[in-house]
Amino acid sequence: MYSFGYVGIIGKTNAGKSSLVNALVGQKVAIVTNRPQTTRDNILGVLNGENYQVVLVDTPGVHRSKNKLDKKMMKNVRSAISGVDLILYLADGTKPLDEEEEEYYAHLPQPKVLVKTKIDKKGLKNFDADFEISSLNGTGLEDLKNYIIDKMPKSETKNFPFEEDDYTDKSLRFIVAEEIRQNALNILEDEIPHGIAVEIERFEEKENLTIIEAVLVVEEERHKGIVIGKGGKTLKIIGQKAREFAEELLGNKVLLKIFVKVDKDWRNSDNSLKKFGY
Ligand SMILES: Nc1nc2c(ncn2[C@@H]2O[C@H](COP(=O)(O)OP(=O)(O)OP(=O)(O)O)[C@@H](O)[C@H]2O)c(=O)[nH]1
Ligand SMILES: [Mg+2]
Repeated sequence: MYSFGYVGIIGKTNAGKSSLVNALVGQKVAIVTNRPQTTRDNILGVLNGENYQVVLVDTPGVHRSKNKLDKKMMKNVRSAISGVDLILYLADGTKPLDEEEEEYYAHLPQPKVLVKTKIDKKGLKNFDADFEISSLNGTGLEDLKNYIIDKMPKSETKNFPFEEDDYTDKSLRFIVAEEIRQNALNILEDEIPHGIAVEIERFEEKENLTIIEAVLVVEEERHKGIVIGKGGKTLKIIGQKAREFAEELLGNKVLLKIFVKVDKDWRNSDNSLKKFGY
């Protein structure tokens, strides 16, 4: 018998959704930061085994919408809830499970399980969960993985939509753009991160060199200077880390150029959202 199905990974921002997807898949599918609302898109991580293929749907953190980008993000969450064979609701083990969250969980359709995350950390809160995990040190992941596979729809024939060595639905372009965004989020002050987007304008794979040109979009003129930094220092750090990542991913030398542009209120512009792939 073969198992195939979809699993929606839902939860508040920072609950550890993307970290879990990466840990289960064993590859960096989605970027991870300690900033809220890091994930914007639904990102598929594919778990491959001899008799199973499980598609994990990483989603943006559940939050109230303030602009068109937020609305799109919440639409992504709803689609991940409705079209899947199992829902994992992730709750940060270091935070109390409040009433609002319990109510949200109660309203999610079945089948679903509550997963307590980050149990390697100190100061864990006391609440009941079906699974307790740490994506950092791997605690509980094997049990969770076996449970997931067991719950997936079964069939007599092997009919998997992804190739065995595919681990995501996203393009190399997208993955590199996200890596740049992650490094920018990690290095920048609190006021800027939400307003950042990255667009890849050129992605040319030659025999010994891949040329990548990216645009890092900010919302305010004054943010531009901050992103670039004194003498270009900040942008250099962002670019260097992203280049090293891209070189490893592509197995090729990479020339990465990042330009910084201002696009005021892009989070409310349908055109810009489309351009940045949201
Ligand atoms: N110690 C520890 N930290 C974790 C663990 N899982 C995630 N984190 C940290 O928690 C923060 C948020 O992790 P993410 O995986 O980006 O969380 P997310 O739910 O995808 O967040 P959004 O995309 O913003 O909704 C990061 O700083 C992670 O390093 C864990 O098992 N242990
Ligand atoms: Mg995430």
